[in-house]
Formats: sequence, C-alpha cells, structure tokens
Amino acid sequence: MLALKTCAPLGGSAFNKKAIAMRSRLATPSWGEPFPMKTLARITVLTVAAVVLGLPTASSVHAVPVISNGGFEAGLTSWTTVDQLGSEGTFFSQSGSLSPVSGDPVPSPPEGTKAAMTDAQGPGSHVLYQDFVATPDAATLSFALFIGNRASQFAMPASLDFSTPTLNQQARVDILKNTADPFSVAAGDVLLNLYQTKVGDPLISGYNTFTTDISTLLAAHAGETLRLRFAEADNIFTFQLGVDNVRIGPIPEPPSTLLFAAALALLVGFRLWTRSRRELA
Ligand SMILES: [Ca+2]
Repeated sequence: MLALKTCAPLGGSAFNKKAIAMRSRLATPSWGEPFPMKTLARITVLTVAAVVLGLPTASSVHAVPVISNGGFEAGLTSWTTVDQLGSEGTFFSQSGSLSPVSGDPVPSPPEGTKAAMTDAQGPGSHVLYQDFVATPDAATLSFALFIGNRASQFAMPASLDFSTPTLNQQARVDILKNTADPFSVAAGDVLLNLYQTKVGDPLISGYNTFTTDISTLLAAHAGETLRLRFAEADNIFTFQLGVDNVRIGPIPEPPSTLLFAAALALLVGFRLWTRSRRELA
C-alpha cells in the first residue's frame, strides 16, 4: 500500500510531518494507487448520476398487446366460444374441484377462483378464442392448462374435426390469422403453435404454465389483429381442457443504456484520477 509505505511514525521530522499532512489528504483503497478524497467524491457523484439517468431507459417497458379477462374471473367475458356442429358440451366457466358437466375431479383454478374448461357428455370439438392487436414489442405469452383426458390415449390427426371415423382426442393452442376458420389447423392459417398434446403425455395433469416468446411474431404482424385460440377435440371419451391465467407480458429491454452510462462514468472518473496524479506529481 503506497499510502502506508510513505507514512512515517508520528512526531518525526519536518519531512515526516509533510508525509503525515499528505496522508491526511489521501484515501486508501484496498487496491492500487490512492485516490484524493475530492476525486473520489467526483467519481461517486458522476457514477450515481449516470446510473440514475440510465435507469428510466433501461427499465422502460412498452405497451404490449392486452388479453382481457385472461384469468376468467369475469366468466367467459371478452372470449368467444365456438362448438363444431353436432358437438356435445362447450367451454364453461369453472370453479371448485369438479368438472362442469361430468363432475370429474379436477384441480382448482390456479389463479383466482375461476377458469375456463371444456366438458361434455358426448363427443365434440370446442374452441375458445380472443383477438388482439399485435404491437412491435418484446413480449411473452403465457397460460396455465389442465389436461383431463378420460380416454386411454391421445390421438392427433391434423384436424379438429371430431365427426369422422378417425380417432381424435387432442388439445392445442395456436395463434391464428383472425380471418381463419376457428377450427383450422392449416399451415397458412396457424401463425404459431404454442402447445399441443402428444402421444405419451400424462392423460390427466395438474395445471401447468406454458410461456412462449412471441416477439418475432408480434414484430412481423405489427398492427394486425391476431387470434389466440384454445382448442379441444374428443371422439373417444370425455376430455376436459382447463385454461387460466392467460397473459401477454413485456420482456425488459437489455440494459444497454445503463451499461453505457456506467462506462461513461468510469471514463470520466479515470480522467479525473489521472489529472489528480499529475497535480500531485
Ligand atoms: Ca382464474
């Protein structure tokens, strides 16, 4: 430590008194050369100011698309339900720990007291959707799903049509063009698949949350109205699809401005430090 090495015992010669006086002007950091107190204060003030100035930009967020009543606490308000012609059942507002029609045991809604859930006493295909306007922002879309497949298997033809001999026992979540048929799974209509049941999945699950970064999709379709669709088809046996806590949330911007401010403060501090060394020399 230079500051300690240059210090002589108290009460020494004029040279020692000068060294003591010099020491009183110096702070002694735990590394390297000492900083004069005045310079340290300047660096501290500049750093704090730069960081404070950088924070509003670093933590700023933009208005992302809004999903209304994403927790279904207002029932199915703001959502549209469509059932394929001839279907039994539909999407219901559900609360408690029993399914709306069959009375099968189901997990309670994970958010608030209500969820949306399909149930039926016969086969059918059911859609629940909400349109939103895409904005060019960094965002994630998340939702909680309950799968209650009371059959012994999943079956995933590339169709949501239950009224065919082909076995169909599946659920999926997509973002569609808002001009598409509500039951379409055509590649030209499905902009992004967010979830789909798979062979081998647990037949009955608790609520699981799925989160997808939709920033690229939003940027590519900024200004367009898109459709978030939850769909379930069953022609083997009862299938409950529970949905809750649907939301689009912002992704914080990288703190580039904060890093720039900190770098600027360090640069200014370094210049002040080198100037002070020249003055002391
Ligand atoms: Ca809820």
